[in-house]
Amino acid sequence: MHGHGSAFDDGVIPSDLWKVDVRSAIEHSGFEAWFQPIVSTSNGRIYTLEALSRWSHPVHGIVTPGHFLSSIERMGLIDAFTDHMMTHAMDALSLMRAQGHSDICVSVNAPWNWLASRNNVQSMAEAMSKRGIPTRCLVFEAVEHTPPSDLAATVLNATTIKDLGFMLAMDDFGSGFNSLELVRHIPFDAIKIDRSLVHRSSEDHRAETIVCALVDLIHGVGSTVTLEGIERASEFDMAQRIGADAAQGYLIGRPSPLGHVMERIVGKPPGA
Ligand SMILES: [Ca+2]
Repeated sequence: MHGHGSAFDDGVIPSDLWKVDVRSAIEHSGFEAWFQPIVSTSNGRIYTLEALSRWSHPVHGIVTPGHFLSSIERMGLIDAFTDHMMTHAMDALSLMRAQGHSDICVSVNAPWNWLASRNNVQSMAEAMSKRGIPTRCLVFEAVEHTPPSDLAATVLNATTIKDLGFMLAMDDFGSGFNSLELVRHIPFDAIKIDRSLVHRSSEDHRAETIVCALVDLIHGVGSTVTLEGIERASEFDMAQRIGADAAQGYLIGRPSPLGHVMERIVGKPPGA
């Protein structure tokens, strides 16, 4: 949460002071999306960009979600905020497709309760269709803001999401509410192992053993594995060694505006 580009240190400004601004920012499109690359461990190629919110604040500059997401949740604005981020994701997909990069997907964090609404998912399918973007280009990263309030409904709607052609990933596996029970019942396309487990695991035998076992478990249920929080070359080497499919983290690339990421994508020869 506390990434590159934050305009101030944690704790300098109490989150309550954001409240009024947050509502106004949602209403007036004050939240931007920055994009962090996810690469294949087999060829290093970027195949997905995760859209991450950044608040371009008139006074404080670029603000990271750690400073405002809890206010958004407390104010009951998380659905509106998620819709906003979905629009940014579709804008990015449209732009990349216009530049000939139709092979790159965009992923967006989506709270379980947002995903559980059929309306949200159907509206997204219609919006994608209007723009001429196949639904398989968008990955919903199910996040844990709150655990799914109704597991049966969640499982049912996961089927709808997959039937509509969207990709479904579990975010931050190994932390919080994203649990084995969900892995048991929902056929995720990808499962992302939380950075708290991955960080420094290449030099910690117990941590590496856990990550390695999770990779086997996830492959066993037919999903691909992304390791989050890859910050050192030794961690990327480990990701390759234990058979993780994809990697994300500061070593791969920090979140940045789409233009910057595009420069990198365009600058690389095919297959690099
Ligand atoms: Ca995520």
